Amino acid sequence: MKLYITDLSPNSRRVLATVHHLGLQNDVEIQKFDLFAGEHQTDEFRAINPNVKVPVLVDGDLKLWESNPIMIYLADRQGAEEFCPSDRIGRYEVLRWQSWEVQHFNRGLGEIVWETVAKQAFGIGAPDQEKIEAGLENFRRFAAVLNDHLSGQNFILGDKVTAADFAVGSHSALALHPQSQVPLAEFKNVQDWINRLEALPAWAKTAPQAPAQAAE
Ligand SMILES: N[C@@H](CCC(=O)N[C@@H](CS)C(=O)NCC(=O)O)C(=O)O
Repeated sequence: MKLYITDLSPNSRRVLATVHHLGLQNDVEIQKFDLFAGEHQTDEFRAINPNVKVPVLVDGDLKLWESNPIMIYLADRQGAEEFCPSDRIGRYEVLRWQSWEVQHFNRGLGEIVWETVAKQAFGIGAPDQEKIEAGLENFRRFAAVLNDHLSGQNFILGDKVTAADFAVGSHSALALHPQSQVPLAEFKNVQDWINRLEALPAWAKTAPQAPAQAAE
């Protein structure tokens, strides 16, 4: 299999962490693009993903783009029932939280960390305070939902980490960055859950390095 990713991308990290969590490191060739250098803007890559975005997984004839289905595909390929249950309830729980993070939780969070951490790390301009405020309002609304849901349980589906945690938690490193302005302390269960995620070997191994260095 071949996996196309880029550094500092939460969407890439959740897939790369899945590869590590499932012990697939030796089965997956990794190709990293420097997006700012336009390394992905080739006819060859456009034929693999017409959106010209990463991550993409190629497995034989399958060219799978979009990080969330890639995680499920890898889990199913490995028969990783615990990481992505195939039973009626578990499968739809994972899909539900993955849809929710795209549309809600990581939308506000993504906006905040893009303005406060990523733009500076990439050297592409000053933070836009209006966008940060809008992101904060959105984040607080949906973090409250996750905070209530996590009450009394370690991970989103219960006691075991699943593809739902890697998807919802994919921005954790950026949220924990000292400059992020993400009000994690207001949501104790979310904060504890992020720390639990950070302690997992597959998550720790795939931690992005550059934001902290670039922001120093
Ligand atoms: N919904 C997609 C998002 C993919 C995406 O936006 N990828 C960004 C990196 S995080 C990208 O490749 N951007 C390059 C570009 O748009 O030129 C997923 O979850 O895989």
